[in-house]
Amino acid sequence: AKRLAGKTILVTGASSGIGKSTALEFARTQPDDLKLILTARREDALKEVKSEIEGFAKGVKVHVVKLDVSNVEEIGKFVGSLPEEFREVDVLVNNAGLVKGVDKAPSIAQADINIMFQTNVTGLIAMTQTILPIFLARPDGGRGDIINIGSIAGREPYPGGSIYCATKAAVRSFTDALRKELVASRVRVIEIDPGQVETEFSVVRFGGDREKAKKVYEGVEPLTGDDIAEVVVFAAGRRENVVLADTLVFPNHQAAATVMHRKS
Ligand code: NDP
Ligand code: 8X3
Repeated sequence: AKRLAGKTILVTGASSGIGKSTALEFARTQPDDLKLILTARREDALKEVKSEIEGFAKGVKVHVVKLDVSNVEEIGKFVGSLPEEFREVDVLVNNAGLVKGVDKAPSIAQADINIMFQTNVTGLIAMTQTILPIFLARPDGGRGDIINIGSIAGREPYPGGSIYCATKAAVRSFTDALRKELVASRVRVIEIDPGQVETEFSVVRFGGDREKAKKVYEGVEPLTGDDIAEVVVFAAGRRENVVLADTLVFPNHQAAATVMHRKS
């Protein structure tokens, strides 16, 4: 746990779900000496996460930034706008992401296709490219962690999820190639692929319809954001020579994207 002391950790999509849990878990693990940069579109929600952390982790400094990862101009200004003491980012958790709908081709709305790719893929790539120069300026060819949140959906495409699955497959390809590109550095490129996690994910998928979202988790016991947060923090806390390159995490009832045991 001490390995994370003094680190600066940037989490995208920290206003909800896995990202929020990840921010809290880092603070719990290292309450005396940590800097957290929390980003998302909903600034009010980020401020609530900040106060929650400051309530129990007195030594953690939290900086909140309203940042839409699908907006490349905003990403371009992001690093320059960070206060000096938060600029030496050590860990980037690329978590921001979303799914829209369950439509099948040829009925998938172009707007939904665009927002999924711009958030999950080009947003994640742009965040990575904006932070990597900070890592690469360090000795031994560079140092720092990139932790990408993929999904079982990126390994196993399912009907009604073609675009979302394609975005997560793209994350997987990008992540794999990046690890190879950076093999001569000390930068660690890590992918964590959750199965079913109950967060706002399905609420977003169904355009805010909480009843529909609830049905997804009926008769099953999904993972929680905290379960994935523990894996993220574990990965970041390993000895520097240890890279948790690729991790698939299921709840016990799940064995593939569409193989799930439901209690009736
Ligand atoms: P949530 O909807 O609870 O959280 C998603 C987070 O992403 C929010 O904080 C949201 O913040 C942020 N976000 C969405 N769009 C943008 C954007 N354009 N710019 C910045 N932030 C954005 O869902 P999860 O916690 O479940 O999702 C987190 C990640 O986990 C995603 O990448 C998702 O694909 C992945 N995942 C989820 C699984 C699940 O079953 N829940 C399983 C496998 C992977 P805001 O709205 O404030 O911008
Ligand atoms: C979320 C998991 O299988 O519901 O990434 O798309 S799934």
